[in-house]
Amino acid sequence: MSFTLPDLPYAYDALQPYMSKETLEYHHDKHHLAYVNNGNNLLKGSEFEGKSLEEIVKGSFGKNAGLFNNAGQHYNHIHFWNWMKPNGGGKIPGNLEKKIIEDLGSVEKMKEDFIQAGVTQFGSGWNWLAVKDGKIVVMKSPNGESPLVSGAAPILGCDVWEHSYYIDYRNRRPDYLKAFIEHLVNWEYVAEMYEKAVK
Ligand code: MN3
Repeated sequence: MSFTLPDLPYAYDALQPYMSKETLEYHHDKHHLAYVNNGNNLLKGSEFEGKSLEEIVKGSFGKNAGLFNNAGQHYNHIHFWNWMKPNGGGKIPGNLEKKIIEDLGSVEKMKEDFIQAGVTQFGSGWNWLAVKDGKIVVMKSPNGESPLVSGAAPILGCDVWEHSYYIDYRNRRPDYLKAFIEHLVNWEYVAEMYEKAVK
């Protein structure tokens, strides 16, 4: 199977004012496309041809850095577009909310810890909510890595590479993370991934 760039699940201007059309045009049409094209070139003739994307991400980690970086970013971005929606944030579906409170203390604490993980990820990377050993945990990772490579299942991730916020927020990464969690997150999609992770 080769990688293909999925369409955004909403219009380019649908996330304004929290994420601009210009950011999505660059981020989706140029950055994500580059991961797809580079990933396909590196996949060709490798031992990973014909594997699923998750298998490629897990299998190439620590073994084939070029392929891993592009496949990892492809995986992360496919979900990133779906982790956002117009008029996002707001109510968290009941099952997931209950589990967040159980494992992380409260919804407010989860948001604080999630933002803090993104703020303290030095350089490029991602911050996460993931399911590990049956519990929801907050994580962060560098570059194209994700909880997939540390034995956890990602259920929410935020891209803290500068290309995802510099046009709209300049150097204010904390403001971007706050806007993401309060106004952009598609909690229904997070809940879907949570239910799959605990099945
Ligand atoms: Mn990105």
